[in-house]
Amino acid sequence: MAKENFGKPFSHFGTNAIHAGQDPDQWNARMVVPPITMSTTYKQKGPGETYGFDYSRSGNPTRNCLEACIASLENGKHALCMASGLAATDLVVRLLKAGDHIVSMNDLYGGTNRYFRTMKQFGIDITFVDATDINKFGTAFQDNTKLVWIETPTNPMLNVVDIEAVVKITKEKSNALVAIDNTFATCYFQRPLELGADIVVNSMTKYMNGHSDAVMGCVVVRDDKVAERLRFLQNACGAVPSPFDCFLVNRGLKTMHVRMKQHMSNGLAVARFLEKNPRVVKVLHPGLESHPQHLLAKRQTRGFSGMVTVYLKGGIEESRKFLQNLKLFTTAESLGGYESLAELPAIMTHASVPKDQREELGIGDNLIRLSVGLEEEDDLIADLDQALKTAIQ
Ligand code: P1T
Repeated sequence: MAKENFGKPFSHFGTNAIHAGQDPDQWNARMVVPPITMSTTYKQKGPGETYGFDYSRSGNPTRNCLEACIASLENGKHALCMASGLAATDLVVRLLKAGDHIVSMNDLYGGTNRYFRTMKQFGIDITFVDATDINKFGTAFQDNTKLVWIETPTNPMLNVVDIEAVVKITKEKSNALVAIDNTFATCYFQRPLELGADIVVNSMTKYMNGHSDAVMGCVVVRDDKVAERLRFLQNACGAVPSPFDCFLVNRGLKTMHVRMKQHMSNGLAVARFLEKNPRVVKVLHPGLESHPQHLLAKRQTRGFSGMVTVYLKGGIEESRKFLQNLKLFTTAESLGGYESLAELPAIMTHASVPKDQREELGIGDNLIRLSVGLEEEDDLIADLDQALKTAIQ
């Protein structure tokens, strides 16, 4: 029987979000809120003899607070912040060398797909596979497979991949590292490291910051050796976030547990409303009983964020009209903020995915992705209802 985790967050999450890495005793002035340390450089006692910091690309007090907090929330040991989610993805890929092979998925955030398709020019081979079919996934391994990259739930199709099964088959077939993009589920609902994954990546631009005012990513690991290599690359490649952005994301994390509960509740309410609407063909949401991996989602996660994907009745004209008529949902890329957003992946977030691949995945002109925010549920549903009625006769 599937474990019923819905609505039961990981213990201590909210306490760690507020306190991990934030101890006022680390500052001479005992500041309760970590300061924004803008200094790029630090006085040394003598040449090469530091007081803990030497240069802000290599380490910065504000970033340190944030990294400690994130490591605790993902139940990892080391977290590394990067200037975007894709910079975090790039950091992980830099663990590889020419001649290595990646197993990844055909169903990925468009920007990740676009980046992975450039791998060949660096001499890295990559196979895109349907990871929801674990047998098919197993056939993608080669002798030189060094990294498995999984997104779950996927963007925008909200397919769910069995992380434990992926880890098991990867360890049987290779010594590859398993990396999970946890952006959609978030560590509030899903902890890939506890399920055996080696690396977790998040676009913190989304739910972790939660306020749509900072672009940032993180990589979280437990293994000291992998962390040491990543720390070297973080400094050597240098795409680190600014102290001000670290302050913002660190602040955003303080309310993450409160926000995620409301995102889940609003997201499910919107999904249920749309599912019984005659102007809708189909709703994709792992919390709906109709979702093909609903039981897996119940076993693997403790709930859902506010992402809902929906097929409207009609085509591009109806989709455009629907988006134009929404009043509370803003037509915009991105997700995970307090404000509700709507977008058309085929033209927006996933336009860079080759057309045949998009069609194979079902990313068509009538597919709309909603990031359900924290507004009042009744208002959100009324907005969707009026836009559907205007757009689709
Ligand atoms: O935008 P950035 O912080 O670089 O994060 C990239 C990224 C990585 N992984 C997932 C699952 C993502 O959704 C994203 C970014 N996604 C959007 C901007 C979007 O609208 O889907």
